[in-house]
Amino acid sequence: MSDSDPSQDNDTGLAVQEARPKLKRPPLFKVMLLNDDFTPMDFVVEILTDYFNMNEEKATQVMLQVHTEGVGICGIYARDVAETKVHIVNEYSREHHHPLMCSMEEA
Ligand code: TYC
Repeated sequence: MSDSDPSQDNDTGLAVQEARPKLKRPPLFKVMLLNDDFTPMDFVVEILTDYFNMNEEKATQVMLQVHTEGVGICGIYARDVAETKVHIVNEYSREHHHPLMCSMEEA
């Protein structure tokens, strides 16, 4: 029955447009490493291979970019994934007594 059809206005017979739900894509976040003077280069490469799925060559490139430019991107993720990676990397660095800093910002 047209009674239960929400696209029909029963009084006028006019078709009415249902409001479309406003769907916004969730924001993405860049996870970054910051340079410091103390963390060994090998340790940074290990972080990039173990937590950001890079091969040795790519990890070395990114590490050297951070070393020379001060900051580099490890990857781009949904908020919860980015938060977890930042947390795990910073914990792991502290456990190993390195001052390496991992942070995130909206992409
Ligand atoms: N600058 C460090 C060194 O000379 C290496 C380093 C690279 C540290 C990248 C942090 O995110 C970093 N040992």
